[in-house]
Amino acid sequence: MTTATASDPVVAPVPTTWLRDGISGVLAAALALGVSEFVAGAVTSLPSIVESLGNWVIDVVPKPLKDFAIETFGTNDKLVLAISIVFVTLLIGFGVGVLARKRFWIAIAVFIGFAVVGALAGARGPETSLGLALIPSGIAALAGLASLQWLYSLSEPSTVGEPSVSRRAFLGGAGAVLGLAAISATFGRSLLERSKVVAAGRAEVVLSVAVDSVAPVPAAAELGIPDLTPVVVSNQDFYRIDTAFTLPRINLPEWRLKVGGRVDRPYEIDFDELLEMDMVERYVTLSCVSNRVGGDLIGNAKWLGVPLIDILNRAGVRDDAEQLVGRSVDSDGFTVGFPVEVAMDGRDALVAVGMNGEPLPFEHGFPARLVVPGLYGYVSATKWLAEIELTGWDEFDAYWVPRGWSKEAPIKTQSRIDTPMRGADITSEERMVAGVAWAPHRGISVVEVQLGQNAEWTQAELSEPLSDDTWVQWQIPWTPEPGRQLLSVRATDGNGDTQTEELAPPAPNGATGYHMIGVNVAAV
Ligand SMILES: Nc1nc2c(c(=O)[nH]1)N[C@H]1C(S)=C(S)[C@@H](COP(=O)(O)O)O[C@H]1N2
Ligand SMILES: [Mo]
Repeated sequence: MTTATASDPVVAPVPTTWLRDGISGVLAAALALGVSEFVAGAVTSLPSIVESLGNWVIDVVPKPLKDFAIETFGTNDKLVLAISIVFVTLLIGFGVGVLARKRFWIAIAVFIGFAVVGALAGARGPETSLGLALIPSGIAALAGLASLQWLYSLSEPSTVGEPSVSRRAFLGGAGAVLGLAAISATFGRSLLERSKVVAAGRAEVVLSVAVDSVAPVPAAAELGIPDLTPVVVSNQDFYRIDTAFTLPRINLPEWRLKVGGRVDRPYEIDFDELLEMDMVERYVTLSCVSNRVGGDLIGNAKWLGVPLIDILNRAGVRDDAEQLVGRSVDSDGFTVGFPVEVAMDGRDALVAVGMNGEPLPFEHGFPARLVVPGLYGYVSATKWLAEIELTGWDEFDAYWVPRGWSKEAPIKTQSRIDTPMRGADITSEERMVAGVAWAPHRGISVVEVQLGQNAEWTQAELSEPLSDDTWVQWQIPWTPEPGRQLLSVRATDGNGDTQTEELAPPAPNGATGYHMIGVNVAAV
């Protein structure tokens, strides 16, 4: 006969769980911090919450205390600060853990509150908006809350008669959360450190002076109309299109440009060697094939780079080379391909390293990209360029070709109305109608506008083109009749070919049709 005694674990009274709850809170807070570092590290444009909080503290702390910290901890002051922030966070986690089992709203309030404070700290930097900063802290708060809920459920106070299964389950769960917190924090930190090194590498780049530079934008190249797209688009405003899930951030010392395939002397150069080659400056308009009629996936910039022809001649292109393939770094896996003749026909194709006077922004291909006047980006403008390979035409299909886009893709002649805007409410006073028109490498000779549904096509005034490789601005005065009015535009390229009126979608090789907008004119 068996009788339970007072010392039998099966019937031992379960100790109060406030300590376990507190530990759950600490672990949940640790996971939240780890996850925030991981998200910030993986998406390099997001700030680390711990670092942001640290910078905030540094800014608001009174000077005497700052001096004291520097004196006491020397160059470790930032580390001490970071550790203190983590420590305080974990302490808050402990308190929340103890209090929130029966009142989970406390945990929700504190974690969300912490996420908001963290995001506010993150958004103080120039690179980040509050919305972006909320991403790592928001995900972190969710991870923290979920893990706290889970740990609570694993340590439901066991009732008399149940063995201490919950203790084992709790320890397992706690270990898992701790492990996850440690891994995400460590991995996130290393990503954050790497992206800092990479950013510092870009900041240190000193671009070469072009042996052949372009003149500053002449006054006549800019019509100076409000709401009209500027002739040179800033790096900030330049459209961005790529398949990169996370932005490739290339550590300069590790970067090489390989030139090979059907060439006599394949070679590899690093960034310094590329910079030593003669650089030229060119204005070139880039367009995305996905740009709809009237769309804004197009921009014009001043590029600095080595003429592609020089890159190729250094290798000696063989006669059997038919296609130039540009490969992006592995993490992106993107490729382009275009006829070798395009690289050889004298146009200003570049291996570009500078954009509007700066090293290429990370979004636009740092450290080097291809820029080929006259071809849509998807067949030419390889960002994060790693390799140029010469091959046969049928030997290789670049990234978008098997996905249904044309293998050859010259940019189609197009024009766009920028002002007034589609659907705008305007008055019947005289105003300027204005926009841009482009046919890169052929140039624009004429832009005509139809001011009202059945009006005559009338020639617009053009800005002075920066080159045949860039778009131009156009303008025409208009005194509209009251009511609903339709405006259309069409451009003629340097060869005398007018863009087609026939409507076509972007796939497979670029949209066509006239840009037409309707506006509502009120009588004055
Ligand atoms: N590595 C890489 N380069 C790329 C792409 C890409 O997905 N990956 N997209 C191309 C496309 S489709 C276009 S339109 C241009 C856009 O260049 P931008 O983002 O600098 O405007 O880049 C091209 N170069
Ligand atoms: Mo594109």
